Amino acid sequence: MYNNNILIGIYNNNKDQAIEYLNELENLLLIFKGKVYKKLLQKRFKKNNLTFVGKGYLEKILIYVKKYSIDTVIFDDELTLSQIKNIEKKIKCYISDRTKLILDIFSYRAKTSYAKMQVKLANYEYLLPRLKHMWDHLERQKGGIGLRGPGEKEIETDRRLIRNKIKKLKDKLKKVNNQILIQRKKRINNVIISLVGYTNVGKTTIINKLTKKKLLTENKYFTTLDAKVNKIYINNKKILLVDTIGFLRKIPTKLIESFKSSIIEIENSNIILHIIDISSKFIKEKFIYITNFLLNELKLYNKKIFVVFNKIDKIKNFNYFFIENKIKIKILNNKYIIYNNKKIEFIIISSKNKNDIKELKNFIYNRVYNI
Ligand SMILES: Nc1nc2c(ncn2[C@@H]2O[C@H](COP(=O)(O)OP(=O)(O)OP(=O)(O)O)[C@@H](O)[C@H]2O)c(=O)[nH]1
Ligand SMILES: [Mg+2]
Repeated sequence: MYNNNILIGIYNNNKDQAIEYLNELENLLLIFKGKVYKKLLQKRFKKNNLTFVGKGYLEKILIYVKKYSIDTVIFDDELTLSQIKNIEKKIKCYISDRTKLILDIFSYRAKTSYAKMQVKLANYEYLLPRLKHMWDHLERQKGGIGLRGPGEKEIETDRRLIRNKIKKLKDKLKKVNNQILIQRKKRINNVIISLVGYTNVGKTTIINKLTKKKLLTENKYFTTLDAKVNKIYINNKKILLVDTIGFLRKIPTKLIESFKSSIIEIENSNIILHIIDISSKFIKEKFIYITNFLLNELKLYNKKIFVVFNKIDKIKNFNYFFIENKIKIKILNNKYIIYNNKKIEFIIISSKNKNDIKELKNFIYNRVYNI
């Protein structure tokens, strides 16, 4: 699966946005070295409850799948159980969606036993409500050779088994989490700064440059999965920098533990640096998504949040109007952006530029000590 894919999305009036979402899925598939044979977008007012896209459109997908040996069709939104069922009836290949793809990526990438446990748990939680359907699917595959699928009783036994597994995993994770909490308590007297942002904006690169470490950075999504704490000294004062997982729109952050562990670190920090890739497309939507996530979902109104515009080396002839136009926000005194009546101080850097990194260090030091 994920070798030869078709990506499916729908849009109402914002086609560019829908294309960008499919591009994101394509970027995610780089992790599996998966090819995208075709990206298909259907214009429709809302999702079809039964088949996500329209029935006729499904026929169109089917033709591609047959003709070009497609092994996976990925839908850009989370499919309901009945949608998966109906689509699978028609299209005989692996049917995935944004959530499932991300779960599969995490399963593939999880290296530490902690990460593996988290992924297992997320997979079981995803599986539980879909169990009956999984059985039906198996039965259909075996079809005609006289095997009968399980009855409600057997399915209930399976459900119980999975619920037990979920409980055991949660207990184990709780123990590990308690240890993490103890470590976190030890850090209570330190200044903690979290670098937060969309995936691939350069969070880890900035931390590497600030700390002279060599954490893995790549031009791929989800390079960093677990939050990591790094020490730096600025003017002999110790500051802890937390590298967090990159966020992505339209994913259930609650389902995946890796997000939760990053969220705990973010909530636990004194200052948040919201890193933005100034050269990326749809910078406005990404800025709004992360800002709303921090303020509305995590309710971190009382935290000091600063914005770091990164990758300025990629922009020719930069001036402040560029930011004002692209994000549609006002800039005040070349120092603050104004968003929802909130003044957010910003700094513009390229993590490839030594002087910019020095400037960022000073910026951090001065904001920590209110200079
Ligand atoms: N041109 C340019 N590229 C940069 C800059 N900073 C980072 N990059 C590149 O951007 C890509 C992503 O960098 P990472 O540091 O892995 O990004 P991240 O935000 O940690 O990404 P995830 O961990 O996947 O969320 C890498 O290829 C970096 O080399 C910059 O200032 N300028
Ligand atoms: Mg990273």
